[in-house]
Amino acid sequence: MARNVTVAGCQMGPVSRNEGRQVVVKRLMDMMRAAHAKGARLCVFPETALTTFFPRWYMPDWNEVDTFFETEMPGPATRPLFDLAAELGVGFYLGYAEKIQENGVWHRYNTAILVDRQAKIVGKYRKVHLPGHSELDPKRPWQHLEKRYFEVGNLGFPTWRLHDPELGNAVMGMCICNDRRWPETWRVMGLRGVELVMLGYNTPSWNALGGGEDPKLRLFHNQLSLQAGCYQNGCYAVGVARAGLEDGVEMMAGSCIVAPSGEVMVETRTSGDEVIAATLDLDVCQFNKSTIFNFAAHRRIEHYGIITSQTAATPPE
Ligand code: ING
Repeated sequence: MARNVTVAGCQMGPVSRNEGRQVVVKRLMDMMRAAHAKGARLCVFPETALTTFFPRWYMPDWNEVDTFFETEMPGPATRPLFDLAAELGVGFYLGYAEKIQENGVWHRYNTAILVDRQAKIVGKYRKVHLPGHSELDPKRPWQHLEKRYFEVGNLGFPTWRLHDPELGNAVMGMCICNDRRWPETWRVMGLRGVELVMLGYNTPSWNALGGGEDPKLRLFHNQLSLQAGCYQNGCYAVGVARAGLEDGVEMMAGSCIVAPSGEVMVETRTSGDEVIAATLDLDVCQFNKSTIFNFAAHRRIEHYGIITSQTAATPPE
């Protein structure tokens, strides 16, 4: 019996700095309905989907920073999305800025949750690879202050098997944006048997300091990261952008669904709210996992120690 899951990438167009959560959540709900109409039973939304990508702004007032964070999930603004998910029987990945008290201390993370088709939160991931910088850089026309506003995620890269035939009883994993560029992200989930990686991203089309890659090359790097991750770990990936001109900064689109072969199954054509969907045959993952990338048969961990014992590169003299 084939294990199939129909999944949708729900790409968002811009969210302006003062766009209320209720307005944003309505956009997410509209896309969830459209995805359901396409047969999808799982929706992937972008990173920090509930607000603009606020790390582009330097805010000295932490009370203002905290207006972009959620202290409860679901909260009043997001409860309608969970209610719709339960009504339609659709699970979802949602990226958001999480503020939480642990052992009496407040922490802020760039977080994603996995919600099942009964609208129950069954998984959480906190972004490990935080790009950018932690202090205001006056040379930049816009900032990238993830290292200022978020702590490094403390949950590792887990995987979850959702025991739901409508979801193909899939082994799922999550990551967020910059994580996709690091092979370690994919391999840890690969070692945990991942079959479907869900990820949201907010990637500017241009480098704030000029130079760097042009938009076309950035789109190429986005798909390259997903294609390599999928091929080398025998999994599918759904990568979903927040795109378009957001408060004066052009954010790239390029949302796509990638197969274990590394082939792009479907991708968005616009930079706005757009739903793409595909039916994934999860048993296809087994070809990679049992032949080329049969980890048990072919990996030689006795030679890999440096990957976790050393951070920076040390080239020979
Ligand atoms: N954004 C970007 C990303 O990794 C970036 C940062 C852009 C890094 C381009 C390198 C090159 O897609 C987030 N939010 O991580």
